[in-house]
Amino acid sequence: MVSFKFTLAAAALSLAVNAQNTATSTADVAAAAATAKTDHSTSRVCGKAFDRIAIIWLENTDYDKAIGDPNLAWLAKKGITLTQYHATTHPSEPNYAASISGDYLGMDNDDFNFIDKNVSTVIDLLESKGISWGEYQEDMPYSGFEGFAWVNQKTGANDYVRKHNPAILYNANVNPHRLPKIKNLTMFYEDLKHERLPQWMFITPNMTSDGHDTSVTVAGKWTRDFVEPLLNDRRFMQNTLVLITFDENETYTIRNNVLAILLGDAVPKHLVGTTDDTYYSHYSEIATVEANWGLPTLGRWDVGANVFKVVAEKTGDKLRKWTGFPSFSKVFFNQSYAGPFNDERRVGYPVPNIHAKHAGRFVAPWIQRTYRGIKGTYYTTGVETRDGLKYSLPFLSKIILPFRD
Ligand SMILES: *[C@@H]1O[C@H](CO)[C@@H](O)[C@H](O)[C@H]1NC(C)=O
Ligand SMILES: *[C@@H]1O[C@H](CO)[C@@H](O)[C@H](O)[C@H]1NC(C)=O
Ligand SMILES: *[C@@H]1O[C@H](CO)[C@@H](O)[C@H](O)[C@H]1NC(C)=O
Ligand SMILES: *[C@@H]1O[C@H](CO)[C@@H](O)[C@H](O)[C@H]1NC(C)=O
Ligand SMILES: CC(=O)N[C@H]1CO[C@H](CO)[C@@H](O)[C@@H]1O
Repeated sequence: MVSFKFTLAAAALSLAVNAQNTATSTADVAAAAATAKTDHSTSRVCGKAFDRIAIIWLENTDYDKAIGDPNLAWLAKKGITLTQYHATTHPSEPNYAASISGDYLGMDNDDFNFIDKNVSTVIDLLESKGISWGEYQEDMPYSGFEGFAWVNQKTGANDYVRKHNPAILYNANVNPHRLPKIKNLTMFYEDLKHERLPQWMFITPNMTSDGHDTSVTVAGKWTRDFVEPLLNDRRFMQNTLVLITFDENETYTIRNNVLAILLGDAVPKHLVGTTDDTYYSHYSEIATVEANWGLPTLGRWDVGANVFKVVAEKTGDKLRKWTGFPSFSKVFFNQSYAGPFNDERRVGYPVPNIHAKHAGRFVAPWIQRTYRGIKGTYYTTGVETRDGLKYSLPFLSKIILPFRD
């Protein structure tokens, strides 16, 4: 009975979000694709270190295995290797979610999660300054598709999955203005050809290409095949920074350290072929974008995250070491803390730290307004974050209200 009620509630929620775009039958997808709108708008807002960023995420590979792949090693030589870049937890979906909002909200699963529209993401920050953005999800059947998955129509193999699409997880992005910017990789080539790529792009290869259902060898080859021709393409390289990284480390019992490579014509020549040992996390992806374009912050783990050094050198951001609480030796980023999307330890939505001030950046005014007067934030302005291993319920239950539904 309880589960029946839950199913109805979940169905009502998806209907409320958008009945049409979540359907996954071949006929429904064909019908929706016929009327789907694609947005190709672009902009030219200069940044302090780059004018465009392309973020490419691959799947489930430990650091050593990734750098051992000949094609990824080849790409690393073209740019800067970040040796101390960390994922936030396991499995995939919470990492993708974290990369744009500054938290994974306790998520410890790859479910059909819908994040409340009062949670802001980097997309809101970009739009507040007129900076164009777009996602390119390989083999997504049409722009703005909200379904759980889409398989290869000939072979039935896994192809596009919603859990690897950060923007679609957030209800704030499910509207007629934003859905058309959530496109597939075919549209990347269209936008490249017509010289209208957006300034912020997130690129997810399909389940074969990203290594999820295959191996790092396949992911490495796909990435080199995709990136190498772009290295000398003036339509792409326009003071562009490319980040190639992985959602999570494969081995759950070790620290979640993943390979990350920065390349592109925004990387100064003298840094090509170097390594950077600064502590970074997926939250650095947001902090770097905020620093580059002088954006406000989200008031979550983005505030204290280190900005990539190559960018920090131009923005004046100071790089910080993980020295505070909790001790680095005690965190592994391999287990989620409590939150609204945690299957076992479900508590309410965390409240942004609306008074956070760091490196001259303040929390976005609309976020301050939404959360004014609501007590109990757990975000600090340090680089130190938390994981669910030691700092779970005893730590969080003191400051967040129990989940009510
Ligand atoms: C990509 O999206 C476009 C626009 O919605 C659609 O027409 C096309 O069929 C899609 N391509 C692939 C390979 O799924
Ligand atoms: C994923 O994309 C690659 C091309 O990048 C293609 O060869 C492969 O067949 C696709 N995988 C599936 C399951 O469709
Ligand atoms: C996370 O890593 C630590 C240290 O290796 C280990 O003790 C713990 O069991 C791991 N957690 C999970 C969920 O694998
Ligand atoms: C945001 O939405 C969640 C889920 O609906 C709700 O619990 C929370 O109170 C909301 N917060 C604000 C500040 O509106
Ligand atoms: C920091 C860390 O422990 N990262 C690990 C990720 O996985 C590889 C392969 O198992 C380890 O060698 C790394 O040390």
